[in-house]
Amino acid sequence: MKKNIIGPWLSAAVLLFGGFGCVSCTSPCDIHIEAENFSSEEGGEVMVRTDKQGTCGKSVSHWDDKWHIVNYLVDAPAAGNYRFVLRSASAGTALRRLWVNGREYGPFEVPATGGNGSAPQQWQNLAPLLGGKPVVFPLERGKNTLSLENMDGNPLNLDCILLQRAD
Ligand SMILES: [Ca+2]
Repeated sequence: MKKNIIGPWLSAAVLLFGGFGCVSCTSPCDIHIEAENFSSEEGGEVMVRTDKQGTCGKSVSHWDDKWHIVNYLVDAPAAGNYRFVLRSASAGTALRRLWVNGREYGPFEVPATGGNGSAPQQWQNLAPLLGGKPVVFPLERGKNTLSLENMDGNPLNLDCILLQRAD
C-alpha cells in the first residue's frame, strides 16, 4: 500500500524536474517547511486538515480568497539560492505570488493535480515556472520570511514547501 502511494509522487517529480531531489516528504531537502506550520496569515483563515491522506503530517485548505496571504518563518542552514517547490493539490490551476524577505516573485501558475487532495495521488511536488524557469531566490543564513499570496481566488491546498539549493 505504501509503495502505491509513493509511486505517483515519484512520477510527478521526475516528470516535472528531472533529477530534482525532493520527491517525497521523507526525501532529503535542504529546507522542508510544513504548510500547516505557518507563522501568521492576512486576509483570510486557512483550515489545518488532518483528514487528507498521502500528506506529510497535516495539510492546509481554504486558502481560497484572493489576496489571502500565508506567512512562514524559514530557518536556512546556509546562505544561498534555493529552488521553490510546493507540495500541493488542486482541481484547477491557481495563480500565486511569493514574497521572500520582502522581495516579490511572480505571479506564477501552480498546475492542477487532479483534485483537492482527497486521494493520495492528488498530492504532487510541483516547481512553478516563472518566465519558463523554476522560481529560485536567495536566502540569508538563519531567519528569513516567506509569504504566499492568493492572486486569483482559486483554491490550492498545501502540504509542504520544499526548498533545495540551486547553486
Ligand atoms: Ca504537511
